[in-house]
Amino acid sequence: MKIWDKMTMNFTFIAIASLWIKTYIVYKYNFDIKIENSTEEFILFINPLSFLMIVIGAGILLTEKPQKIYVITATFIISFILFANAVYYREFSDFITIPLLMQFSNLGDLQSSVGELVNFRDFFYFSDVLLLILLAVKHPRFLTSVKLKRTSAAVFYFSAGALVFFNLGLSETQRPELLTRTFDREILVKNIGTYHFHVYDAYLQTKANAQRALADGNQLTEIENYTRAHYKAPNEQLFGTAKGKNIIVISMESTQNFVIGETVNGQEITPFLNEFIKESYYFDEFYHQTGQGKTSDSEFLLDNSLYPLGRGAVFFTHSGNKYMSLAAKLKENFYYTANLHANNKSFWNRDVVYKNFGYDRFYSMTDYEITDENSVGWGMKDAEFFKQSIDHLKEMPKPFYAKLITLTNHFPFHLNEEDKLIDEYNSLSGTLNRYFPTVRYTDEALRLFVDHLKKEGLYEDSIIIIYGDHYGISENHNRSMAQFLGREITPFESVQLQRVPLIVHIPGHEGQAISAVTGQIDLRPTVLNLAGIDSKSDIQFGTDIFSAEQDQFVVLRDGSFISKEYVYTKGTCYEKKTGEETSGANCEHYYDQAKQELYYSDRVIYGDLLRFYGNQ
Ligand code: GP9
Ligand code: MN
Repeated sequence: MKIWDKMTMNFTFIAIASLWIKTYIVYKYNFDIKIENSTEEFILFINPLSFLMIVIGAGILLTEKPQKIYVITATFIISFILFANAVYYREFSDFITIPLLMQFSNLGDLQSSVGELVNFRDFFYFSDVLLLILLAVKHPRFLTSVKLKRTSAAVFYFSAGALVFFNLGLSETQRPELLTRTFDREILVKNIGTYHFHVYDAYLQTKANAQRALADGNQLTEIENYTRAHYKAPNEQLFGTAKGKNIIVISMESTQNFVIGETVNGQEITPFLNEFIKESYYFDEFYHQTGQGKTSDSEFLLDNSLYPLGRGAVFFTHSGNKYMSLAAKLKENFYYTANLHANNKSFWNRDVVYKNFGYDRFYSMTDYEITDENSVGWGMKDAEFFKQSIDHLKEMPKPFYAKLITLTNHFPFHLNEEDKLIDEYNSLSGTLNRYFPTVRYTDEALRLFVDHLKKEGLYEDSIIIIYGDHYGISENHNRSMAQFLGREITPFESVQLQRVPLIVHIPGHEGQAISAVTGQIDLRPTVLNLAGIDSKSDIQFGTDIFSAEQDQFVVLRDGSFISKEYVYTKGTCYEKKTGEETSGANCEHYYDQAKQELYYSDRVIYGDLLRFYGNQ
């Protein structure tokens, strides 16, 4: 008898091994996880194993038939979770969290995006499930599926437990305080693995739920002291310049700052904005600070000057909290407040949140005449949206504060032929190629809008603030992006790409380009100061972008930060001017402040602390 005739393999173990290898392959080919040394690579390799031993391994406690059924089912579910993460990652370079799964009302609108992200090669994700079914049915000679003896099972589970601790210990050497101080999911997944990450996420979910119940007013006092200590006096020349004027805020979908002043195939991408900037204040170091809530997170930042959450969209998870919104404050000061966005009103839970923020009116899908002809991709085309919005603006009591949210420049960036004013780019990323014509389209829509405002006599009476809501091109397209920019996309460069345009147009003011490190969190105090409304004692984490005392320090939601001189991301400190790595000591002081801010802001939201404001 030959030796291999005597060798047998256990069904459960085959399942564990194949899922383990598959997960590692997905790590390497679908997720873009940056590995800095061989220890990290080793951690990445072993990190799925303990989870799979614990969960799939339960099969060894069962007799033959139940074992096969259990193992196949568990393998399928885990494969599906891996697959869902992979698809989500393709667009968002991020992993799924529990609060994201609760956003059912957004799913319908995501269809066009999902179609773009799935392809037939994804069959690979389920190949081992098929293999297991085949083995279960065919019973090859080398296969056993006997129940393991108690002692063997105990040894097996003890090894799995030991492996968890070994993994955590090793990770801690690479990344101290991994589970307590990490806001970056990529670092978490790199260390504890995608499966344990979901377990950890479930723990965070439970903790977040408990936080509100345990909160009290004293927690707010500490935070209030912090925000007051960081208050910066407004710019005297600009304080109150917008008093009595309308405030028109335009959130530009997926528009990053790198397109401004740039060309593609020799054609300008944003000819209108390039001109408009010359007669406006233009901030070229303004960052988006959004997380998984994308557009809604940028709106949250604007209205509250609080950070959005590290997990999920705060518009969904904490829509009922007490807030000190910009809208409510402007309303107190006799502004009519409105949101205009030609999408389903419940998308991002906007209808509920806007009401809670105190907006007078939300002009949504039903307030627009939307037809097949005037729609593309996600919905109504921007030019038509702006055109019909003019009628709404005209009918509003003055002065008004109106936020308009564009839509056409949204992934997957589809556009009708007749709207393509410039050619697509030519790279391996269809997404990046299509991005330029859609940005160009929105730019043209803005030109028409401003023309309309002029015609209707609204222009001279309004200040116009235009900003990009978040990135449009995720890190998934780095190679093509590098081709476009003509330089490698390092982690430093990735942070630079989180800059979005900020343009503030005040009638009668000359244009000025301002290179100050600022972010969306600064919008609330800025708007209030322009309107001549004091917000010194409000709980807000931003500062007026025009203030002479601006500290030029911006924290991104994943814990990365930018100061006047340094950029910190993924555990490395960089010199901002050169992009060169520099000693971590240079970033240390800011590192603590960044963590502190995110921590305080999270506490305000999770504890619903603003309900205690004024009566601590
Ligand atoms: C949907 C629009 C897009 O109404 O704001 O949302 P996003 O996917 O960019 O968050
Ligand atoms: Mn958006």
